[in-house]
Amino acid sequence: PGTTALTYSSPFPADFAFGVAAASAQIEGAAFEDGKGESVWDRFARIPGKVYQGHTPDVACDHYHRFDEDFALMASLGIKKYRLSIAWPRIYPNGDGELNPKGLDFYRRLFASMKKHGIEPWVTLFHWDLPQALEDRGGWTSRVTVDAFARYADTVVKAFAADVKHWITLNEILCFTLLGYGTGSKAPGRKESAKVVNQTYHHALLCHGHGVRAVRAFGGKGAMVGLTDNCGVSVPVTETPADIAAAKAWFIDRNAQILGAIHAGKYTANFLTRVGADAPDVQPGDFALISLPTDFLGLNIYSATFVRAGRSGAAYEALPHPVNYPSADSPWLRLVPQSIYWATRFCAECYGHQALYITENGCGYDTEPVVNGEVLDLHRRDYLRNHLREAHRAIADGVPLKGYFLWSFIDNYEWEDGYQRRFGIVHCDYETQVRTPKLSARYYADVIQARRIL
Ligand code: PNW
Repeated sequence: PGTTALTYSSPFPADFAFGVAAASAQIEGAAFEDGKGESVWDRFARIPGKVYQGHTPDVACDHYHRFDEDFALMASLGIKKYRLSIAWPRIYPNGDGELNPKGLDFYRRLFASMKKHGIEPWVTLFHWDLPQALEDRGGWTSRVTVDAFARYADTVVKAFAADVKHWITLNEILCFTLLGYGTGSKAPGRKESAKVVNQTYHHALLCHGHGVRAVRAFGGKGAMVGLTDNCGVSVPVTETPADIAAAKAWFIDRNAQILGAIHAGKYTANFLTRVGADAPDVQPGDFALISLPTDFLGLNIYSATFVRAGRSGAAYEALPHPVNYPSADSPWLRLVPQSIYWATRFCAECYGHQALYITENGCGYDTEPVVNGEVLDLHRRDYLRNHLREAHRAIADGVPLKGYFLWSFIDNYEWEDGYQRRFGIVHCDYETQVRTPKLSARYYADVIQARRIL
């Protein structure tokens, strides 16, 4: 590391991608329009007490009807890459079974509008909006979902091979498995045993493999595919060899179930020892699919855990954040910008990836200051700047970090936090659907234009 003399004022590499991200269920709205099937989030939001004030994704940012306006705004800010997701229940309202041509039409119109505005799509096949009909047949606990996903992936990749060159198979496996079936804080809100939860992870890994297979089979020339993971991120308390080794050991343990298994082409011995009798059932051929080579790895990085060398012989010691440690309004979102540096560096070192992308990074707040009609989100400007500096530092140290997608383009449906928590660089007035760029949008636009940290 440390061979390139990049400084904070040097530009990002010429091919570094700057973009923004969002997801179908969080911005589209039109939850029951044009034949769309019910998703697990449409159902979950209606269970009393599950989502902040019972907010539903029914309307969200009404992006379904306003995408052209949204892409015009994006283009006016100089944003040329947009990570979006396709709503599975729009394409197959029942998960499998009959195809809904109006669902494909919608995305066809959407990609045409993006093209018109000079914006390149990065498309996630699954960002949590599982068709409820599949949940009724077991959801992620069942291999029925794996077969249905394989078919859905084939359909979508075939339909949009000419429009899409970058595919992401799944978004954040941990969130829709552990949080959906273990803790129950996310849809479908189930509380299953560790054994069952481990099986949901395994089925998700199989779907990742099917996504890769589909892109190789039908994506056409130059199509690229990868997973987006919210890996556990450790930051060494001191940047000394002992704490760095400890942070790396924690990182390997913590990420064994997803990144470690994909990389090894099997569940590692350490992981199997840790889970014991709760290990998932694996069928012959599963890992041939799961470990198919990918073109890049996407990382959603928001925060990190501090780790230091363990006392009395332990490999590491992970530290709880003190209550006064600065955070955004989501309690899990402690402000640790070095997360970008260490996550990308450890991923490159442990799994040998040739290309890494930050596919999400951002911060959410419940109230933001409005002065003379402008949201003065200096806190978000700081967050962005501090995190981009760490991206820059990673590149300077030889980490193959190739791009950064900010979460999120516009305030949107923040899952169980409803519309209360705002992550956008563009403000959304949910009464009028008026969009207003915040200070941070202007800041990001200037950074993209200058291609360096400002
Ligand atoms: C990500 N955590 O979710 C998702 O990909 C987005 O859809 C979401 O809006 C965004 O981050 C902001 O929350 C996460 O508990 C949810 O550590 C929870 C966690 C991390 C990411």
